[in-house]
Amino acid sequence: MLSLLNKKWILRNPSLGKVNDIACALDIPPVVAQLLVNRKIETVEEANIYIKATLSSLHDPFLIKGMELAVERILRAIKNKESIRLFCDYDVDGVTSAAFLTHFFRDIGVSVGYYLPERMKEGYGLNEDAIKLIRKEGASLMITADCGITAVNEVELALSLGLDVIITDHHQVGSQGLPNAVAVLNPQRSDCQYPYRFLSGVGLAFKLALAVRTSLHKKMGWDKSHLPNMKRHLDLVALGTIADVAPLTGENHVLVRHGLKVLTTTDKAGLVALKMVSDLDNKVSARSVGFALAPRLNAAGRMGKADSGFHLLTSVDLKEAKELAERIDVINQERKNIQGQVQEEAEYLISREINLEEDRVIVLASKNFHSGVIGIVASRIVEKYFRPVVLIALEGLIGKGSGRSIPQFNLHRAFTDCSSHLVQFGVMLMLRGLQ
Ligand SMILES: [Mn+2]
Repeated sequence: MLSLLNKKWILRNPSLGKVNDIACALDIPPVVAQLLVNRKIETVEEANIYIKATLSSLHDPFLIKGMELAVERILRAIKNKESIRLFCDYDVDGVTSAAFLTHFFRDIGVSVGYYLPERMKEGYGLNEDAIKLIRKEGASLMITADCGITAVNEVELALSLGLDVIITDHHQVGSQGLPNAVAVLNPQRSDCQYPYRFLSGVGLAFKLALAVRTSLHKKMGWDKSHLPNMKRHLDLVALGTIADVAPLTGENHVLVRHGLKVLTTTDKAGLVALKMVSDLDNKVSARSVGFALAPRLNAAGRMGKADSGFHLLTSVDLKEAKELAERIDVINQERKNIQGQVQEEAEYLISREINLEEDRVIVLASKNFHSGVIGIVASRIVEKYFRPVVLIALEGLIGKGSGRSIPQFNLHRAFTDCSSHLVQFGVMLMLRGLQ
């Protein structure tokens, strides 16, 4: 049986010439230069940009296809005092996107509403009931973050009801093509020339806000002194990007490096309180985000209470934030217990139903699986058995599944091949491999 400890390790052998050039030119230890070359950062210039990682090396947000249209529509909404609603995913990337955009709009004196679908009742992405409700409550512009790229029908419905939609999403474009939105911002679009493809949902939302900020000055004549300080919000960008297991290359590396510094000294009440319940008082690292902050926030969404994560991250009152953080900490404990039970049940089913010598894919279904945690458990099983895993939580007549794969197996294609048996499906970026 394969396990993490019992793996074949193949070490890269980079060209010594490149390693020496970089080590000498930048005066860094050869082993660091070798790590850079192994990560395809192969020239002195690239290595220099990577090591300095200055915010000025970030790309122009207007290079993202559709950005002009998105900004124009948002400025019109601001001018006409329209009601704007955010629609974001319930995971940490989505919740930090919602919180970040709320902070940003608050900074520029615009109040926006938000909507986070409930993982267990509504599932991932846009849905028609939510669109109808949002329109009924008076919104005329909806901005998505971390979801919406496959919502062709839902966006059509929104349009017919008089609700304009701006999609910002970093997931793969679906086979039905792009939704008919005012603008669809997604660096994964094949016709998007943006130089970096792996922004997280919150990273992309950050880019949108930067573009709006620039245009408030250039097109609406706002004085520069009234424009918000965007660096302050990199704490949320780092949190969402790390939680989403986006590759920490290119712009993500820059955003996260600066974002972690901001997170260490953040004055956002919710983050201060979340760090307190997580026993983090020193420097916040990617590891502490990945193992302490993100799981707590994610637990709220997993157990159907993503809203409390949002309230925490947008709270301006430390006392309230502490209460919310403590509640979230309790929810996280519950999540751990349930996850343990699901893991046990999955191992039991594997021992009974799966032949590990012959079955190259593990697919399990059970009434005892909790749909909020099957994704994490699937990841654990992939790590243990190194093959694609799909766990299906049976609820009445419908089963909700979550799959994780290995880099060699395209789960999206596999689901497409058996789509006639599925009510609906969507898949995270395959490049994220083992997450
Ligand atoms: Mn995401």
